[in-house]
Amino acid sequence: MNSSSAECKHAKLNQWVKEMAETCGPKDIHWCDGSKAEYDRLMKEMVASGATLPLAKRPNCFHFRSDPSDVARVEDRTFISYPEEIEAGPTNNWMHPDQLKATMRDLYKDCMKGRTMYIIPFSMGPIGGPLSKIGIEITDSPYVVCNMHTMTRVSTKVLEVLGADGEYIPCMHSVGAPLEPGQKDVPWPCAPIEQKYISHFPEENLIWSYGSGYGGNALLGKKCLALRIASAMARREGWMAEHMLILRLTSPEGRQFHITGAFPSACGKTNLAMIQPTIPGWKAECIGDDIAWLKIGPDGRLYAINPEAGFFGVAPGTAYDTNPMAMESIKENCIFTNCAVTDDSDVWWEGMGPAPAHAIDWKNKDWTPQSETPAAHPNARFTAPAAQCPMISSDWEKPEGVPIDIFIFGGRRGSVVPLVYEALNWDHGVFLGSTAASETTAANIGAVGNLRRDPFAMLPFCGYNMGDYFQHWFEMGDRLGDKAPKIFYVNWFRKSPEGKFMWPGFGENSRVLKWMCERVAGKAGAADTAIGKLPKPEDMDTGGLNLDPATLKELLTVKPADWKAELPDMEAHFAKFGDRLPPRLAKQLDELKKRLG
Ligand code: OXD
Ligand code: MN
Repeated sequence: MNSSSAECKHAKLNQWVKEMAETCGPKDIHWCDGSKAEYDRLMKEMVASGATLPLAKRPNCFHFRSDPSDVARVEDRTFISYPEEIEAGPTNNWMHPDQLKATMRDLYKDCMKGRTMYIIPFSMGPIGGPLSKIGIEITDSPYVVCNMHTMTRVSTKVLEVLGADGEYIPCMHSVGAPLEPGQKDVPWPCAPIEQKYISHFPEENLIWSYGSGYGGNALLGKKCLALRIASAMARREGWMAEHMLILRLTSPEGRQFHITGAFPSACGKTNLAMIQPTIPGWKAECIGDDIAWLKIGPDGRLYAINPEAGFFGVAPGTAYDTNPMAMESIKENCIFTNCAVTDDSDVWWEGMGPAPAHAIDWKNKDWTPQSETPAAHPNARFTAPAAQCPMISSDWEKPEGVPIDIFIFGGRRGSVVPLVYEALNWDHGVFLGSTAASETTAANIGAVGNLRRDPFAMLPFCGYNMGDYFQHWFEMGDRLGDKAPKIFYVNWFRKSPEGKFMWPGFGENSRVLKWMCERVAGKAGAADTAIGKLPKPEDMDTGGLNLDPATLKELLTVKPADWKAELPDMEAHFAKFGDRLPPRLAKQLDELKKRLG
């Protein structure tokens, strides 16, 4: 053991590490300190072993290729485990804790043979902050350690804050690939899909992950802790853990508006979090791009922090014209996964700019623009320190967070859903969040392009019965009263009958955000419709926008017949929750039906 273990005075933590080491049988144990020296040493070792490639074009950047079977979150292998199935609810995979633990204990037995066991003390949120939580991840993956350095706050200070008996969330991880003596390691060790388990025991605040080295399955501070376990803690403790970006917009008059937005994976959250407004005088600052923890402050308003310290962004489609701030954030000190590597030792992906004449694709094969398969995997990722984003807010690490004015929900819908509308009130806003739907993307293993209801973009991330989660939203609204943020729904992805996007999106989305801010300020108009309040074309700032007025009108039109056609699917969606569906939601659906006539 190295020196830091001697610094750990926490008997329960030391005992847990000892037990896991006995079970997993690693060749040695390393307590991480989060230092640059540690990061550099691990990267050096991974370069030497062939697990990663340094990129000559980007200082201190490394490219990893995953096993082709281990490229995304595995929702089918993700479990929310309570003694009673009803507590996991209809949207989660469930297994009894005894059965799941027995199965996983067998898998963990000697699973770290030939590998180092790393102990990662990390904080989600600024270390010691009032909304922050401490996690300890045990892993046998140095790739995970380096990513955790960027995505969370890894430090020996975490152990100091923990002291002898502080509360922490144990996060157990193994790639599930023991090495026999003399066996040569592969660049990306992992277990076959049927042996992968991403398990959560919310009643114990406990995470057990096995078999995958990939992002959301393995960097346990992110989806597992900051969303699934945290959502269950938040319900018990009266706060919220949400799959939301956090953005600050400042008007030309200097008024600040704080916006959070929940969108399903790979629907443009990172782009919106780093928006460059096209309307003069409006300034945007990024606070977070994926997760928000929200708590009611002493003044009765809702305050949000970004619990993460980095961006784990989808690379394909990221370019100087779509997200210049992300491009500026990934120039150095980044980890890339499943991109293509060019002959001059840079990364490339579809949508980044002109294709290189030749590259090595994410599967380590020669690639040219004539190739039939993409050079980068559609879920290729960059891991970048948030502090490197040129538009990161000076308040992004404020321990008490920023006061939220606006919640946005949305998804990817080619039809039916207009560009933007405002909820009639909090209950109606909860209804909008609970019925949010989107066409599926490559962020999960499975079919792409099918419509699925993804309530609050939390479908894969809610750590308890989602019917109770809806109820928690109502209760938060009741507590917030007239200090509750306003709720909006957006759809940037509407398509024309010819299949072209009707709205230009990206920086032009600032026009929609400006309308929302002006609604909060009581300055902009709106028209009542059956689905909510929509801007009339003249309510939106369209100065300098190159968009045919008929297209704008179409984007802001509600067709009752289209919405009536949605009702059976909404009813079926709600029916799944049985008696855990809050009556207030059933009432909202009835009222929508009545309004549609
Ligand atoms: C993510 C996701 O990685 O939502 O953020 O899949
Ligand atoms: Mn996400």
